[in-house]
This record gives sequence, C-alpha cells and structure tokens, in this order.
Amino acid sequence: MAVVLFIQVTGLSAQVAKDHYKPTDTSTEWFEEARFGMFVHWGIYSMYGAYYEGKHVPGIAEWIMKRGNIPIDVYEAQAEKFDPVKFEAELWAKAARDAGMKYLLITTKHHDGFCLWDSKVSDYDVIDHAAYGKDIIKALHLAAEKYGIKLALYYSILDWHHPDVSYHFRKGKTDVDFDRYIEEYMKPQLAELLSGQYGEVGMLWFDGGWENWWTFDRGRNIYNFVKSISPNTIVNDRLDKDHSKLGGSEIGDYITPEQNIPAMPTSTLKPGDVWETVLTMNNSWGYSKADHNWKSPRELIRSLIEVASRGGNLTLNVGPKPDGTFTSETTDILNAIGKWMKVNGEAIHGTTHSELGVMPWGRLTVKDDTKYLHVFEWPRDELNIRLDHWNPRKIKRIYALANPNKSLDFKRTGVEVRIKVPQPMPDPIASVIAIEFGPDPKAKPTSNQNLDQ
Ligand code: JFZ
Repeated sequence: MAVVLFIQVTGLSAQVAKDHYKPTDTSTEWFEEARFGMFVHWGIYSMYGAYYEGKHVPGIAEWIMKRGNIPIDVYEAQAEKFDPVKFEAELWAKAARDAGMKYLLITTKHHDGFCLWDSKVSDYDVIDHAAYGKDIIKALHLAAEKYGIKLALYYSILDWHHPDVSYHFRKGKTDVDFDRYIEEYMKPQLAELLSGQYGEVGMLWFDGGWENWWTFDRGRNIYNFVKSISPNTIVNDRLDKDHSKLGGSEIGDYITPEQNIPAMPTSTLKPGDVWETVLTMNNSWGYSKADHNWKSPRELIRSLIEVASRGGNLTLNVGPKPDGTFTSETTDILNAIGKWMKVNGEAIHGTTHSELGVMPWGRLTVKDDTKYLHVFEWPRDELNIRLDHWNPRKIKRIYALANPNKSLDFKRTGVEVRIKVPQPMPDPIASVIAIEFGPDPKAKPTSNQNLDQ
C-alpha cells in the first residue's frame, strides 16, 4: 500500500508543479498518509486560562502575556510555579491514537518564549525555571513512539522573553541584535530539538514570522539549517515573511491555511498539493476558562471528511489544563471522533482527494481501487452517483463500512450507479459506503460496449 501511495503522490505532484506551491525534496508521504493529527498548545499561558488579576483577557488565551500586558518578571514568576502534576505523556499519545490521529504537534516554545524541553541555551525552560523539572518533550517523544504516533514540534519565531527580540516588553532597550538571537539562540535550540534525543522529528511547525525584523532570507536560512541537520523533517510554510496568501509562501514543504478549509480545485489549491488545515475545538488554542464555544463532534468529523476529500490534513487542537489533563469537553470530542474513526478511519487514512468533488449528499475520498462515499444526507432508498472518471463496469463490490461483510445491491445505467442503502443510516454524522473496483478502474469502456445491465 505504501508503495502504491508513493507512486500516486509523486505522480500527482509532478502534474501540478506550478508557481504557487512546488513539492520540495522532502518526502511528505507519512504526513499525507496520516491525514489527521493532534495539535497541542500548552505552556505558562495555560496557567492563566485567559484570566489575569481576576479579569478576563479576551482573545486567544495563549496570547495573554501580550494581550494582558503582563510584565516579563510577573510572567516569569508565574512560570516558576508550573507544575503539571497530572501530566502523563502516555495518556496524551493514547488519546491521539484512539481518536485516529497519527501525529502529535506540540508547542515546544510558543510566543511567550518558555521552553517545554531542557534547553542548554536557556534557563527559561521547564527544567531550570519551573517547579516541574522534567523534560516534557522527552516524555512525549517516548510516549508517541510507544503508541505509533509521529512527533511534530511547534517552534515560535517570535519570542516575548528573549532580550534581543522582546522589544514589545522591554521598552527602551536599544542593544538588540536580531541575528544574535537567530545564531546564538534559535539555531542552537532547533539543533537541540533535532539532535535525535527526541527521535526523528516528523515535522517542524514555525510561526510568528510577521514580526518586522523577520525577513525572507532569515526564513530561508532557517529552512536550510533545519534540512542540514534533519533532511526528512517536514517544515511548514510559515518561515516565509508572508504566508497569508494561500500557497503564496516560497519556503516550506506544504501549505497551511489557518482555521479554514479552502475550496478545491482553485487557482490557489490544486489536486496533489500538500496542505493542512489547523482547527481549534473551541475558539482558543491555549486553555481558556472563559471559552465554552465548543464545536460539536458532528462539525469536526465533517470537517475532517471535507479536508480529506480535498486531499489535505486536519490538525485538530487541544488546549490542556495547567495540571496536564484535558478538559472534559476535549475528551468527549476526542472519544466521539475516535468512535467514528474506528469504523470509518480507512476512508480517511492514506486516502487522496476525489476528482468528483462536492456531492449533494456528501463527499468522497479515494484509496487504491476503492472510492469511499462519505454520506451526510442518507437517502430513503437508493444513493445515486455518476462515475464519470471511473468505469462502472469495473465495480467489484459495494458495502457500508459499518457492516463490511454485507454487500449492497446496485444497478448500473451508463455511468450512473444506483446503490440500495440499508436503513437506518448507520451513523447520523456520516456513514461511509465503499465502492471497490477491480484492477484498472479508470479504463474507459470502448464505445460499442453496452454498459446497461
Ligand atoms: C498563530 C499563533 O499566534 C497562535 O497563538 C496559534 O499558535 C496559531 C496556531 O498560530 O496564529 C496565527 C497564525 C497564522 C494565522 C492566524 C493566526 N493566519 O495565517 O491566518
């Protein structure tokens, strides 16, 4: 399967080489195969939970240091108390695996500058500065390995703590040197993260390049630096100065539209592009006591399907509490998604987009010789589909993933296939029907072939 996929992916990539996004030398195979991963925003901001001095600070909670104008020394004092006594890396890795996620992307250092690993070039980390005193990234690396999850690391370019780049917080400081920060701090830190002590890092996810001092050349320099240490590590597209135009970034191995699922195909997103949507479960990335606007499992599962049907990845965020546990809402959502993925995961993992696009009844994904019909609107009797691209004569078998041993009756008229569906709908969120084709499913029927049956 892996081999087949590789051929498909490279084949597609070759067809769509173009200005806006070009595949790089780094293989994105594991990432595309994964389709679904967990994003984790966790750090000192989690301790505030969007409240400072008893007042709610509106906006995304991991920005509280900036939004709440918390002075560096106050934030530092808070960081000393960081002691997530209930944190168990294995529970996180297991939660990700059970939800059908294949990678875990964790904030090693968010904008506040606090480091969740034992950094040798900083004392502002979980070992030297905080009560906890244990390397969180190390624990997650071991847990991820145990549960067969890829470890991916988020690293913020901007830093509200480092003296050279935290001018928002150190007003009047003049002896700043951006390149000193890059050469003597950022690069050594990235080298630590990529040294092998955290295994082979699947992906590095940069962010924060909108700061004035960040430039395209600095982004390119960091990209090359990462590849010189760890050529297989996939790098996202936010090292470029301006990645905001979808696919507009010239640095990085894939594309990241934020909090939205782009239409496809369009001039900016085409079949074969490697891309990722990142979504929050409520409105905040970091834990917020004030944010109760949780998305439903239905919305999130359908988003996952939507993304997969366009050939992208969904990286779904979790904002753990300061003690290291997930909120009950988070756990409920993950459990619901896991329940759906247990039955339907094969219609997500390792699939590619379907050229048939958006259907009135739902979406499609494709893997090898199977088309998966993710049905949102379940018909009373028959599901109709026109197979303009694949030959209906080559259909071997049709079945619902909820009951794979029972073949469904179907009729073919020309390119139209009418499938008799079981009642009731197996899963009201989305039920998947698989159409399995024989070899060479795209071979066109010859003109005199009678397709009616
Ligand atoms: C960034 C961070 O500032 C935020 O805290 C969080 O980590 C998120 C995942 O990434 O915020 C962004 C980055 C990019 C866009 C929007 C918010 N964007 O491209 O629209």
